[in-house]
Amino acid sequence: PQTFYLKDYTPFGYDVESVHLTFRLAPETTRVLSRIRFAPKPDAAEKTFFLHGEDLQLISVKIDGQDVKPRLVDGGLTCEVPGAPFTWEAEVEINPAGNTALEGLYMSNRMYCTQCEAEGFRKITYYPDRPDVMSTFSVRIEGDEPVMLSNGNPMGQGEGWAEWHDPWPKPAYLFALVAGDLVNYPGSFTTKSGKEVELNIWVRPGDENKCAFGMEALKKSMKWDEDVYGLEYDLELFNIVAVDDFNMGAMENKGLNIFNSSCVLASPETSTDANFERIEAIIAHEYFHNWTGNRITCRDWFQLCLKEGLTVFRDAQFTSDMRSEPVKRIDDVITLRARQFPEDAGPLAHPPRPEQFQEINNFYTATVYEKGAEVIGMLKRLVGDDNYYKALKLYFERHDGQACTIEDWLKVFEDATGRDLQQFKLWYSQAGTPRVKVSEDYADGSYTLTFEQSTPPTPGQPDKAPRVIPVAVGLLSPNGDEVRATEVLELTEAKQSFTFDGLASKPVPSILREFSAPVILERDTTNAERAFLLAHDTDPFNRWEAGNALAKETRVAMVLDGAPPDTAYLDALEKLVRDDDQDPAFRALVLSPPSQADIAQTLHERGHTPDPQKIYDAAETFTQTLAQQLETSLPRLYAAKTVEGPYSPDAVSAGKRALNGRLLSLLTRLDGGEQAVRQYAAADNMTQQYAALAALLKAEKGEVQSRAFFDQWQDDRLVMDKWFALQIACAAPEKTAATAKALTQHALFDMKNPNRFRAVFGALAGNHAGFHHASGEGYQLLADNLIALDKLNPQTTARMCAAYQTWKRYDAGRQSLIRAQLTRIANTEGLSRDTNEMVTRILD
Ligand code: DPP
Ligand code: ZN
Repeated sequence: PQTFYLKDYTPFGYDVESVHLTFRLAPETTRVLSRIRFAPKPDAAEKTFFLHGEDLQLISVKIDGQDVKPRLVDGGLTCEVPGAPFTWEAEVEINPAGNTALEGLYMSNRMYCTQCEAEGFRKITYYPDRPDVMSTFSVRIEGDEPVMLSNGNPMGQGEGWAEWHDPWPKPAYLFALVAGDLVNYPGSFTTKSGKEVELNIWVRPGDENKCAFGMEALKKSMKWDEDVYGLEYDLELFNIVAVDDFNMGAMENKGLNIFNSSCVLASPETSTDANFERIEAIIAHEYFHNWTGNRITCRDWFQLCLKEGLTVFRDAQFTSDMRSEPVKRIDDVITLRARQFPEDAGPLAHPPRPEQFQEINNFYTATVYEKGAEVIGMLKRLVGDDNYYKALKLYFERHDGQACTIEDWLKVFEDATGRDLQQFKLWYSQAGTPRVKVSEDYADGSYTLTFEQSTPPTPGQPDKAPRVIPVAVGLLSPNGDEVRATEVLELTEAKQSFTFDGLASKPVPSILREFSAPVILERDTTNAERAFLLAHDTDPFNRWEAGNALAKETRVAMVLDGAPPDTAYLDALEKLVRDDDQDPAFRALVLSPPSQADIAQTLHERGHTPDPQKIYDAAETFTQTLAQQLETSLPRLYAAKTVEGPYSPDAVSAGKRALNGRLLSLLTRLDGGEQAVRQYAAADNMTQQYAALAALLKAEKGEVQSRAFFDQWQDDRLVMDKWFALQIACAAPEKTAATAKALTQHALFDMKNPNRFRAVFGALAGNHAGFHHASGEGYQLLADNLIALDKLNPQTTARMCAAYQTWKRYDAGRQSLIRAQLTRIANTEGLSRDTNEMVTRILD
């Protein structure tokens, strides 16, 4: 397979002045007629006229009205073309109904829809399918569908046709078309300059009652982007469509966002608090792309984090503003450590701006998205808030309408602030998570912190240079007062010291406040000091972090030395959980133990081979001990945290329900499930129904409720995804693979639906002890299904291969079991480019 390199970038030799597309819809034989105005660039270095095209049946091509015969080549066509501007007209036939890869134009539940990012447009017609080629699009759709949508503004419609025009030049990956039997949930928004924007969420009939929350989220996003970034919407219409079969979460097509239905449809009866929060964030994310992604796009796909890192950063700011800033930060760090740190520490490690790929779909990763956002957070911290917004203003002024690079992005910060970002740029080019070792020294009122940074080798990058690392530090006195407020220390060297003078006594440091950089902090400290910070730190993130570190230390000691759970930690937890002055959401977070995968990751970072079964046993013992410790107060605490009255998804109520749910899971360990059964029966919302079912399944006491849940929700796809996933997530290690396997034989298991596939296999891979059970059944079951899915949907298959990425950290037995499965996948006849690249990298 061909490898593409960042260093090989050359511009396309032709400008595209306009694109006219006509679609004659038919499920298996859709005709696409394109009329494209090309103009040769006078100064082009590359004159070859190459258009991408895949899975297209070419009917005819004309240049300036004359038939021509292009040469079909691998991945597209080339053609002799005039040296002056010309009109290209092509007719192709495609088969949306047969398109199970869900890239290009495909059908989902009899609805036509598209997904063109990253390189799906080439499956619609021949085109220079690269983000730096931007043009206006006019679209005519012919067909019998009641609703037929495309980007931009409606230009007219009649019996069997509809026409659209998007006045904003865009790359082909932002093209979209939807046609089907849809109903709209309407809304409107008046922009800050007084323009009326019509809003719609389009859904299948029956789903109208699940749109209200998404519509409010959209309006809040539009307002927030005006208030915080000064950015206004730029069309008269903004459409969102919910689609059941979708490889990603959602897609920011200009004026016509297409969403995985799981990321937009919400109702109290069918969605959990976590679903509501996620939906709000994704609607915001896609809306924010209108400026960071669409108006300013990427020059090439190596620059993907230019739009994704920035847009994730923006949606995190939005969620912090709408909800709780510390809780959002803690949630994000948990996710970063769960998804990005393992990636950065294994065979798939790559920098936020990769320098090579075979299949770009394999780089929609936690590193590009989440680490990409962390890099922007560091930049903001280093230059300060005012400079950050000054630089962003310059970015929008300077680059509106352009396809840009990371260099363009950093240059606006350099120009706006006068700062040299040469060294900072290493964050974009170096892979791996830096480790920062801290030591301290105190004498005569002077306190010195010494930092040493290093980054382990990653594939293709044996040596790393020191980076700029902003470390936010505060100092507390031994009685718990803050003696030095947060300041940002800038590490730039491999080893560096910072001294704080004039202290009355040796302080307790609070380091890496707000998780000011995506690094692994290494410091010898005591559990007593961690407990002190958990009680006294003024930085909420670091308070949580102290509790998290305590939890990890006690669990690691249990795994490695067979130690009993640390009593000081249990006492600290008990105190916190009873402390009603503390935010319930925060208490729920402190009360949620680190995941077993997180313990495995920690053991690995410290040079141990994780034993999944021992990690599981330690988790069980710990939770059981905690439940017993809280025994006398649990029923009262649980009752006090029950949220009464009609359901509302707001952050405060959600926080109370989160704490209540944690307490229920502990209580279920003591009362044989009595309370959970009651809660299940009484629940009028999915959050409480789900929490009760989860507690019961975990205790192997949920059979009746699981059946009832199925009976109640079997016609609701999204709720059924929960039912599939939860049974696997809650299964004991020795039963996990068998549970998953049985569910793949269920009548409602549908491999072609990515949500259902991910529900089952995401849950399997996420059940650490179950997936890594020594029998190897989990490894094999996943491989069987990846091999089967690859023939239908390479993109989703390839992404799920990442479940194996940590394989080298386990014992020899597990390694050889996984290697055998990866090799079996790699040797599969006709394996897709996507999956081949992933398994090859993982095996390397
Ligand atoms: N661009 C989409 C998103 O991240 C994914 N293709 O919003
Ligand atoms: Zn995005």
